[in-house]
Amino acid sequence: MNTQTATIKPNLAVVDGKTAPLSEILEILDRDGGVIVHNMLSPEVVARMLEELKTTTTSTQIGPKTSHELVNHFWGEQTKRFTRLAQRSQTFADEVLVHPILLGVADALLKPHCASYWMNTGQMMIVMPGGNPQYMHRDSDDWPTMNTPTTSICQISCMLALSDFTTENGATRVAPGSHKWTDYKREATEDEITQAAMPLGSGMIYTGKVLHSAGANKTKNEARFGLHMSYIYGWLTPEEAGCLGVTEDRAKTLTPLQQRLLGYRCYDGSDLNGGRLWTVDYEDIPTGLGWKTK
Ligand SMILES: O=C(O)CCC(=O)C(=O)O
Repeated sequence: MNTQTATIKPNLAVVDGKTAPLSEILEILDRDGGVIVHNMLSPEVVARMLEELKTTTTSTQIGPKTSHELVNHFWGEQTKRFTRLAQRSQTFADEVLVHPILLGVADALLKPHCASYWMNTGQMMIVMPGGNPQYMHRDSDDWPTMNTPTTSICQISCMLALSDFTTENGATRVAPGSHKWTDYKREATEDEITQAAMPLGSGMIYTGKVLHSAGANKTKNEARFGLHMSYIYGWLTPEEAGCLGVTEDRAKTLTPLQQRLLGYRCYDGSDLNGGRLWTVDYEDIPTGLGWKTK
């Protein structure tokens, strides 16, 4: 196996996205619940995407915008968050939403349980200096009965580093192996937690079953630019209302796969004895909305 390990203990394995076979990534994910993949995005792609998102990044306030106590606790008082990335960035739509490694992992782990999967959220998570580490959580707790020690993986996530992630600037904290714990109420001790320190362009791919959180940014003036990308079964309700965040006109310029991931296609589970969901006038969305697709 061509893996090296990060310097912090307990380690997350590191592979090179340019050369690592999917089977190796899946093997590590199964063992640890998370894996760092270097070279997922080139510096040029990262720079282009940050430029496309610059106006929103600048205008987004630091800290929560809601009046919901739990959401605010989760958000991070020094974190900027925003979504609608496919509306705001062509580079996101072409290079992140349909990233071949992420789709490869999602095909392998989600497709056995659904006819198709879709985007859960594509979310900028910019951790600014100051503040505390976020509390440790499992992303799939969004769907509580779907996230127990014995349920199948319903979510694949990736935290992409759009700037270098360091222990100082708030690299994601992860408890490797916590996806396999038999008690999901147990909290991770500090010595079970590592940080996903990784260079710009890398991604920490993880399942919704592993405990993790944003780290605290202890630098004086260095923002940590993270992009969270996640996928769930096509029959689960996503966190982000993908198709409401992307206008119909914009959606028409995207490929059928991008449209599906964003919720601009219906879910047809009939081959799996499931239902046909998310329809318009009982049609697939393009037809239901009267789009000319050709
Ligand atoms: O920003 C990070 O590193 C992780 C944040 C996170 O896990 C979340 O908000 O769900």
